[in-house]
Formats: sequence, structure tokens, C-alpha cells
Amino acid sequence: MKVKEPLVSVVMGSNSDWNVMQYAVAILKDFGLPYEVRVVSAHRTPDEMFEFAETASQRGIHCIIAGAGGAAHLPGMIAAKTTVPVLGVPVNSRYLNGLDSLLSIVQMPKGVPVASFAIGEAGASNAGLFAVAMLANSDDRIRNQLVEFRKKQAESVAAMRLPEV
Ligand code: RP5
Repeated sequence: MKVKEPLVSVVMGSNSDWNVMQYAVAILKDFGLPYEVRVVSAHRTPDEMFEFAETASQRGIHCIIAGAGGAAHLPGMIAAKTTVPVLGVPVNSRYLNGLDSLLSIVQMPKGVPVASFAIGEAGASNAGLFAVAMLANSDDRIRNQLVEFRKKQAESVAAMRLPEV
């Protein structure tokens, strides 16, 4: 889905992050939230990253979901250049399985926060749901959708059956 006025921005340091970040996008899509998706690299395209972060607020972006792997400085650097809330998703890295990404994102020094999520698919999906929850505060339609989503999850657990022992 591509719309003119996105409320949520999903950014990632490389197209290799898409395997994980697609789960955030899937949630935004399911809830019908207007979003945009792009690749912005903190170390390879720093000027574009600054421009993106500096203009996010005036473009009406309510929150930014930023995924990165390795020395995952993208969420923190974006947060340094905007007051729009940044939700950081640690992407599984090639050698340290995303532990490096997690620590890079979660260990922001005091003063410039980044909300940190779990490594990989769960983190990306939950970042999407967190964005939904933020927007639900001021939109009854979204809030009702979120309540329904939680209800369906609860029903799926209630319907779970275990093998006979
Ligand atoms: C980071 O480096 C990206 O977020 C990605 O997770 C990682 C590897 O990037 P590629 O070498 O796959 O482009 O900037």
C-alpha cells in the first residue's frame, strides 16, 4: 500500500533487512494505517538519513519504525534528529545473530530514547502493533481494530489442543 500522507514511517539500513521488517509492514497493512517504507543507511547515506529525520515531523509522521543490524546506529541517529518517537527493531546479523543489533539499539545513553523491541520477526511485528497502539489513542476505529485483534489472539489460544498423553 502506498498513500500520499503516511502516519508511520518504516525505515531500514539495507534491503537485506526486509526479511525482518516486512513483519512490521504487514501489521500496518492489516490495520489499514497509511505508511511509507524506505531504505536509509546511517553510515552509507548519512545526509539522506538526516534529511529524513529532520522532515519527519513536518510531514505528519507520528512514529518511525527503524530496523538495522550489526552496529545498529540507525534508530539512535534518527532519534537524535527528531522528536518523533522512534521504535527500534534489531535485525538478525550475520555473525552475532542480532545480539549486537539489540545491544546497539537498547543501550541508548540517557536523554535520547529509542523504544527497543525483540530481535527479528517478533520485534518487527510488535513494533508495528506498538505503532497501531499509539495511533489508537486518538482514533476509535483503530482502537476497536486493536481490541478485535487481541480478542482473536485470545480465542486462538483458547482453541489450542494438546495431544493425548
Ligand atoms: C546495516 O548493516 C543494515 O541494517 C544491515 O542489517 C546490515 C548489513 O547490510 P548489508 O551489507 O546487507 O547491506 O547497516
